[in-house]
Amino acid sequence: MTDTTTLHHRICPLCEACCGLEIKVRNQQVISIRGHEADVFSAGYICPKGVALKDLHEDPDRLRTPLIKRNGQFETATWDEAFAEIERRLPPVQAAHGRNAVGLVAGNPTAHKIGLLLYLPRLLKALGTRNFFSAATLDQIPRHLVSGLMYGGWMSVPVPDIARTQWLLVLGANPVASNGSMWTVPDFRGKAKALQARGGKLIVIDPRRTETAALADEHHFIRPGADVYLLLGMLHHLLARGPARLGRLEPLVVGLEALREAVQPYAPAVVAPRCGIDAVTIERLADELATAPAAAVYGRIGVNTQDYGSLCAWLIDVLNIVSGHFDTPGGTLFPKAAGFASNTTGTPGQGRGVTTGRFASRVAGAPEVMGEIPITCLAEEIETPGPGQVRALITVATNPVLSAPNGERLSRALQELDFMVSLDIYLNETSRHADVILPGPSPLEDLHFDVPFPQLSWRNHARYSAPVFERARGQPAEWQTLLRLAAIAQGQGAGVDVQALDDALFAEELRKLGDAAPAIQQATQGLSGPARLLDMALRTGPYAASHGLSLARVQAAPAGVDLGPLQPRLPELLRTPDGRVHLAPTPLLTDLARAHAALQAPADPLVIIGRRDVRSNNSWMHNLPVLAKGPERCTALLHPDDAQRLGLSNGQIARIRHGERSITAPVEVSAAMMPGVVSLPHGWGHDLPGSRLQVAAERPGANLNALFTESRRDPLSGNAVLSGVAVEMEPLSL
Ligand SMILES: Nc1nc2c(c(=O)[nH]1)N[C@H]1C(S)=C(S)[C@@H](COP(=O)(O)OP(=O)(O)OC[C@H]3O[C@@H](n4cnc5c(=O)[nH]c(N)nc54)[C@H](O)[C@@H]3O)O[C@H]1N2
Ligand SMILES: Nc1nc2c(c(=O)[nH]1)N[C@H]1C(S)=C(S)[C@@H](COP(=O)(O)OP(=O)(O)OC[C@H]3O[C@@H](n4cnc5c(=O)[nH]c(N)nc54)[C@H](O)[C@@H]3O)O[C@H]1N2
Ligand code: SF4
Ligand SMILES: [Mo]
Repeated sequence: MTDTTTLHHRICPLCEACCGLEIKVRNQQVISIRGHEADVFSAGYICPKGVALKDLHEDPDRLRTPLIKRNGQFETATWDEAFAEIERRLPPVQAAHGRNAVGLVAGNPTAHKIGLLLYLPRLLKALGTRNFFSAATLDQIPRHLVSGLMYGGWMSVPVPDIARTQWLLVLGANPVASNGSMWTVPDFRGKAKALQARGGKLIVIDPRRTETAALADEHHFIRPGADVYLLLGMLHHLLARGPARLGRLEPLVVGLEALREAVQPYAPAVVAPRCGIDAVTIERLADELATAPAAAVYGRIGVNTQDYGSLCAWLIDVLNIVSGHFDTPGGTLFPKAAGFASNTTGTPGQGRGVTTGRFASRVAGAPEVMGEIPITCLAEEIETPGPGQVRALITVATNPVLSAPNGERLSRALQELDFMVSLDIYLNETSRHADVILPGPSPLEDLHFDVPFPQLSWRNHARYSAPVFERARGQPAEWQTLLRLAAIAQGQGAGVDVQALDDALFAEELRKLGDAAPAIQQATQGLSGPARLLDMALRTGPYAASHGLSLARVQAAPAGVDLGPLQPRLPELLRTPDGRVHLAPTPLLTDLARAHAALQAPADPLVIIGRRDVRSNNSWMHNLPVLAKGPERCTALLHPDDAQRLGLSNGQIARIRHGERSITAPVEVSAAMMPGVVSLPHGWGHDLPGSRLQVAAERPGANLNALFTESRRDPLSGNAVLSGVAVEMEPLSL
C-alpha cells in the first residue's frame, strides 16, 4: 500500500442486506471495493452491486448540480437559483389551492439514507398535505398493516432465526438474487447452506424455480396468487391435527377460536387444485412445520404484491404462532434495534396500537394506511379536478413512471402539474417531468447508519459509516435540502438558516425526553443533522446501559458493534391496547370472504409475474457499466410447453398484452417456469425521451408495469397487484 492509499469502511446503501464494505481510495479515486471480512454483521459478503458503487460515484450522468427547466429544456443552476425558483412557484400553489394541492412521493432509496428518512417527515409535516405516496404501496405495506393489527406496531416484523432454525419455508421471495427483504440477511446462500449442513431443510414455494429454489431441498410451483389458499390449507390441517401449540404465548394470544372457525372451509383437499399443489404435500408441509424442532415461515414480494397481500402476510405469522415456533430461538423472532425503533420506546407491552382509514384518497376513496395513500392513486389525484386536486408534486428518490403500474398515464399526469420538484441523482423517466431537480450527494459522500434495517436483521447490531469523500463544494446534504424545502413550504423562505431550523427541531425532540434531556443535550453538543439524532437515539436506546452505545462508541468500531443473537421479545414488544397478540383481526377475517369467492376461479391460460436479477436494482442501476454488461436481462421466461403452444421460440421477440396495453420482450424458453406463467423483471423501459441515462438507453428493456392496471389493489393495504395478472403472448411478427 502506498502512502496515499486509504482504507474506508462503508455500509452498502443499495439493498436491504446492508453489507459492510472495504473501500480502497488513492488520489481521490476508488481503486477497489470488497466485502469487509471483519464486519460483525455481514462478515465479508458482497454482491456485484456493491462493487458498482464505484461506477455510481463516477457515473457522468449522475447529477452534480441542480437543474431548472426553462422553455422545456433543463439548464444547470446553482443551489440558490434552484431554491429561488421553488420559492417562486410552490407557495402560490399552496396559497391558491390549499395544502393538499401539493403531493409528496417517496421512493425506495429513502429507506437507505438516514438523512432522507429522518427529515422526510419534517417536510411532510411542513407541507401539511394528505397526499403522501410512497413505494411502500408497491411493496411491503401489507406486512406493516399486519404487524400493526397483530402486534400494535408497523415495524414490529418477525424474521426467521436463520442461524438456529432447522426448517425454513420461503414463499414468494428469492433472497439469493434479492439478498433478502423485510429481512436483513447478507449471504443468505451461506446461511441456508449452514442450515442444510446441520441437517435442516429449506423449502421454496414459487411459480419459478429460482436461484433460491435451486438451492432448496424442496421446491413447489404454485399458481400465482394462490398462496392464501396454501396457507389456509396448512393452517386447517395444523388446527385439525391437535390443539394449537401456543406454549408460553398462550395467555398473550387472543382470537384462536375465531381463527379456527375462519379456516373451516379450507381443507387441504379443497384448496389443492387452486394452488396446483396436491393435498398430501400441503398436509406434509404443515406436519413438518409442526414437528420440526425449530421452524420458520417467511414470505415476501411474491406474496405481498398480489391480490391477497395482507391475507398472506397475516397467515404466515399465524402459521408461525400456532405451530409453536413464534418468538422462540430457531423460529421467528423480533429484532431489537439499537435506535429509532418504536417497539423499544414507550411502555413495554402496551400501546395505542394502529389506526387506518383516518382519511381516504379523494378520487378512489382508498383508505390511508400508515399515513399513505396508494401510489397507484397518484395519476387520478392529479387528473381529477376539484378541491384537493394535486397540482404540484415533490418526488424524493422515486421513479414511479417505471416502478408503478401504468407509467404512461402517470407521465401524462405529471406533465399537467403546475409545478414539480424532484430530489434525485438522475434525470430519468420520472424526474424529466420536474421543473427543478435537486441532486443528492454520491453515497460515498454521505455518512450512513441504517434506520429501518436493524429492525429487520438476522442478528442485532449497530454499525456506522463515515463519508468516504467530502461532499463537493456547495453540495448540501439531503437533510439540508429537505429542511430548506420545508422552510419554503412553511412560508419561512428559501433563505432560512437551516442550522437554526435543525436546532429548533432537535430542541423539540429533546423536550420529549423529559428528565433525560439535559444530559443528552450536553452529550450531543457540536453535532447536527442526522448524526445528532442518531447519537440521541443510541444514547436513549435499549443498549445504552448494557453496551454504552453512543455515536462515538459506534464510530470507534469500524467493523460494527455486535449486539448478539435475536432474543424472544414477547410480551415486551407488544404495543396493542390490551397488550395481546391478535391472531384474528377483524379486517383480515372480513377480507377472507374475497378469497373465498375466488376459491374456485379457473386458472387463466397465461399469467405474468416479476423477477429480480442480482445485477439490477429496481429501475435505477441500469446505467452502471459494470452491471449493464453481460447477457440481456430483461427477458420473458416461458415454459417450453407454453412457448410451443404460442408459437414462440428462444430469442424471438414476443408481444405481451394485457387488455389494451402491450410491451415487447425477447423470449427465453425455460423449464424453470411453471406452465402457464411468464416471468419478466420490472424497472426496465429506459427508452423514454428526455432522460439522461446513456448506458441504460443502449439496452432499454421492456416496462413490465406498463401492463398493469392502477385500480387493481389489495383493498386492505392499498398495495398494487404486480403478480398473477392475465396476459396474452404472441410472436411480434403476427
Ligand atoms: N412490477 C413490479 N413493480 C415493482 C416491483 C416489482 O417487484 N414488480 N417492486 C416494487 C418495489 S419492491 C419497490 S421498492 C419499488 C421501487 O420504486 P421506486 O422507489 O419508485 O423506484 P426505484 O427504481 O427504486 O428508484 C429510485 C429512485 O431514486 C433515485 N436515487 C437513487 N439514489 C438516490 C439518492 O441517494 N438520493 C436521491 N435523492 N435519489 C436517489 C434513482 O435515481 C431513482 O429515481 O418498485 C416497485 N415496483
Ligand atoms: N438484485 C436486486 N436485489 C434487490 C432488488 C432488485 O431490484 N434487484 N430490489 C430490492 C427490493 S426494493 C425488494 S422489495 C426486495 C424484494 O425481495 P424478494 O421478495 O426476494 O424479491 P424477488 O427476487 O422479486 O422474489 C419474489 C419471488 O416471488 C415469486 N412470485 C411471484 N408471484 C408469486 C406468487 O403469486 N406466489 C409465490 N409464492 N411466489 C411468487 C417470483 O417468481 C420471485 O421469485 O429485493 C431487494 N433487492
Ligand atoms: S447484497 Fe449487494 S447491493 Fe445489497 S448491500 Fe450487499 S453489496 Fe450492497
Ligand atoms: Mo422494495
